[in-house]
Amino acid sequence: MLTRPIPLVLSASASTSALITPIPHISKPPTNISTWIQTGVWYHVALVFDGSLATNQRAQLWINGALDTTATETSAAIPNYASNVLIANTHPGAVNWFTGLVDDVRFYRRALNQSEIQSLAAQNFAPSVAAGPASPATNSVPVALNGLVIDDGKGGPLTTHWDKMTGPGDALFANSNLVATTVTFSQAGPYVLRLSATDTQVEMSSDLVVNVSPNPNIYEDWLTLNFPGIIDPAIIGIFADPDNDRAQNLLEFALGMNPSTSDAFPFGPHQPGLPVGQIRSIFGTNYLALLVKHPIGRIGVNYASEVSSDLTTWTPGVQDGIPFGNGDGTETVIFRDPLPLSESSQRFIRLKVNKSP
Ligand SMILES: [Ca+2]
Ligand SMILES: [Ca+2]
Ligand SMILES: [Ca+2]
Repeated sequence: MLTRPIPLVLSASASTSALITPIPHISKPPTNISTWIQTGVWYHVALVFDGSLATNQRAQLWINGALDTTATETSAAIPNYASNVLIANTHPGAVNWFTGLVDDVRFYRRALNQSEIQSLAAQNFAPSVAAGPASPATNSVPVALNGLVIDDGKGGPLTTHWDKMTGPGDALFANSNLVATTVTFSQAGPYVLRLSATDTQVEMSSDLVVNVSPNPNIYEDWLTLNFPGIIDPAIIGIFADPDNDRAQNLLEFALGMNPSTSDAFPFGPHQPGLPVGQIRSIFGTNYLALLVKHPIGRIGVNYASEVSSDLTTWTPGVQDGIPFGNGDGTETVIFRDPLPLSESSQRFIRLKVNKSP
């Protein structure tokens, strides 16, 4: 496939042998060949050397099964040079690389005739499919897929499709019909994805192994990271307190604390911890408030407050402003009592953490 017009040259010398030589002609049509080369289109190109023909017929360029150009070659045979064959460049160190795709290169030890070249030019080749490379993936975070599918344009309309073959959870593709798309996994673990392509006559596919890392912002993954291999609900349950610090696991998760360490103390400047109470003055009126510091990005957790005068009947508190970031991956949100302190002899405020399914 050519991305800009170029002529093609067959040459051989003691220093190099160039099979397809790029000579850029960006602003003018190619002069070495007759066929107008269009960008974005596949061409079948055959370069033939036949030393048995008259000198002015020995080098032939065929494009899509039609003889395009003949050129003079005085040699009756191709010498056995020690130099390398180059494809898509003229000589080692050259910078004018061919800026397109080259596929299914074949060498023949004899000159093909017209019917053989036409047969090759008409042949439908299967799509070439590469599903990779794999990107690092994290549970529930969209990750880019960068597959590559190329076809010769023959056979029929080219269509592609992504599928999940194996894996512990779901693989949700943004658009499974696009080679380049994103996928979001619903659980950590190893997955195999398959990229398939068909030109209606031949279908080809390529598999991609993706190891999806646990996401510490998801409770189940956070458990896996903190309690690998443990399934005892007395240890991993959301209300369990295996470190006996009276902070249940869900609260430890929500506040970024350590479920294996007794660390249920009020949070500090650079340490997670329990919420901190405060009296806040708003336009001269004092309210009971609660400062809650928690990691940014926890998934499936709701933070709210409740207030009470008797520790028996609880009603919702209100959020005071928007959370402010602490620059260390955490943010602080302030909840407060909607009732001024002056209107009750005693008030209580508490944090309520909910986990959505
Ligand atoms: Ca094809
Ligand atoms: Ca605990
Ligand atoms: Ca703890």
